Amino acid sequence: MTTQSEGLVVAHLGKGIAVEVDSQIILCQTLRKLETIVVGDQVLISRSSPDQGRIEQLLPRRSVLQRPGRSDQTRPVAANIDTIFVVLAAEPECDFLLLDQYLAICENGNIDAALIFNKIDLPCADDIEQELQYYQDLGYPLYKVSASRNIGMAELKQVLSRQTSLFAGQSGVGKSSLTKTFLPEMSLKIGRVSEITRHGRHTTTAATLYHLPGGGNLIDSPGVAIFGLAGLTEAQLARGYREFQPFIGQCRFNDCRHVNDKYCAVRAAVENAEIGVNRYRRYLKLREKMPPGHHAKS
Ligand SMILES: Nc1nc2c(ncn2[C@@H]2O[C@H](COP(=O)(O)OP(=O)(O)OP(=O)(O)O)[C@@H](O)[C@H]2O)c(=O)[nH]1
Ligand SMILES: [Mg+2]
Ligand SMILES: [Zn+2]
Repeated sequence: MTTQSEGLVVAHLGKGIAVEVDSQIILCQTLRKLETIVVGDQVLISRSSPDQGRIEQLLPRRSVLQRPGRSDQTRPVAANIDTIFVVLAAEPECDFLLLDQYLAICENGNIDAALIFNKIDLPCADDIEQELQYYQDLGYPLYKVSASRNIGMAELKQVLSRQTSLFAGQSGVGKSSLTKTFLPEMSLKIGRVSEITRHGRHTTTAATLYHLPGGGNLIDSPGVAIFGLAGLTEAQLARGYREFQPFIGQCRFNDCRHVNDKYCAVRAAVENAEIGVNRYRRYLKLREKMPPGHHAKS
């Protein structure tokens, strides 16, 4: 029997999965019967040669980020992420609806969430500042930075060094700019993976895990902006609004939708200004956008 070693999945390559074992990259095939293996997964592998092997077992995940797949399915994108940093900026205009989607996914998926407000070198409207303050008051850490002017980046680097992170957010907010400052040798690493495995180029459509020079891991996943709600149910969406949680149990009817329902404690809290009306409106909007199947009680 060959010995098995524990490894970390760092990328999907054309011809297999790149697994890092003792800072060496092993190109692995996977067994069909195994679940989809994603970047960030811890796995057990057996080697057939010094740089090739097979994934034998998927080790338990502490979190998994899903995205919508074909028909009503979701498929995993990355595993074992500790924190998703949602990047916003004064330009392009802040998409708080997208932010709320990410926060709802995190609340339901054992992933911490934090906000990065980039481009603080640009002027910012008061209502944006207020909205950001609301999220901070909810307990989401907020980092105000400028990637291009190198403001506030040292503190962020510290935070990133302690965990596995992912930057999310709409196009143009500065995710790549941030990544580049923390990961100057990013392309180098991709080159090394291809070179070592000699099996074609890295596919840029898949997620990749990078080790940050200052410690910590950063998962880069292109197209991460279009996740939607990735299979959340209506009840999960409501729980995904952190400040609703203390009120949800107090609604008179346990199938309350928190819309026009009678004796709804969430709505009452909105009227008493215990829940921000903007956040509540965004909840209603996201609820309406849910596919019909997800309106079932749960
Ligand atoms: N003024 C200012 N511009 C910035 C800052 N950071 C990034 N930018 C600019 O914002 C634009 C978009 O930055 P990217 O890093 O490409 O944004 P992205 O989030 O990776 O966008 P996608 O890859 O399309 O999702 C670029 O023109 C950057 O130069 C900043 O701190 N201040
Ligand atoms: Mg980018
Ligand atoms: Zn209710």
